[in-house]
Amino acid sequence: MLAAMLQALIFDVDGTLADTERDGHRVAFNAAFRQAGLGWHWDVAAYGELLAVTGGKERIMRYIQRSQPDWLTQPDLAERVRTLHDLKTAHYLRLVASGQTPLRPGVATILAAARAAGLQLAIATTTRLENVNQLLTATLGAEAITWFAVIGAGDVVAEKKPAPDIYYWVLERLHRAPEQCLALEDSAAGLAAARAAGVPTVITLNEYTRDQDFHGAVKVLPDLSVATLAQLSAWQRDWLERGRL
Ligand code: XBP
Ligand code: MG
Repeated sequence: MLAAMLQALIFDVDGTLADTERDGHRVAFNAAFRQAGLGWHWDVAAYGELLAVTGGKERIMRYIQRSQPDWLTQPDLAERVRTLHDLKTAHYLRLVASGQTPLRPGVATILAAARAAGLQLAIATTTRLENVNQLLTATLGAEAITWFAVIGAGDVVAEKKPAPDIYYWVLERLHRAPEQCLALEDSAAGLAAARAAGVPTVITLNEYTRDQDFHGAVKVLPDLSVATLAQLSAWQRDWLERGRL
């Protein structure tokens, strides 16, 4: 069967559009913990382990289960986690607005090429929508938000990556079949989510994810500066024609 032509690029955000984790989200979590008067601190290595849990609220909860079990008996635990996460988001938005999280190499070029070629752009991420909008605004200007036909973010789905829910949510709103799309991801959780939804996936590695297992990816690249849109499209097509889904 001849593979459908590539019609849409679906971008992950954290670790893919920008290296937001170590110097963005992590720093914001720690600032929120300080502001809340907690003695909690996530260093670079500890945060790397916590990244196995996607989603900020879920990550805080995992940390509490592992390292702050006293908190588990609080009747308003979920509410306290939500409040902490709101504090974290406020810090994160300020960090991103200050320009500390530039786009990764090649991202702006691929976005421009995709727009010029008339491809649809979309986002599938576990982070909150306001974080996505802030990142796009800080790096490309507020108008860039409108470049994306669909932005799937945060709690719009019940199950975060590695569950495929956010990809299903985005595909439905793009009115596209998965094989008409290419996902750009940086992590094994992101790859699992896209693959489970049937979307061919190119990985760009980062510091936190470079040792993960990317079996089942169309390609694994150091970053997007080493690829053109034509190459991404050709790799996606070749992968489909070899029946890899
Ligand atoms: C990224 C995440 C996000 C951020 C935090 O995963 O797990 O949760 O670390 O964002 P992916 P929030 O790149 O696979 O989408 O605190 O807004 O949840
Ligand atoms: Mg990611």
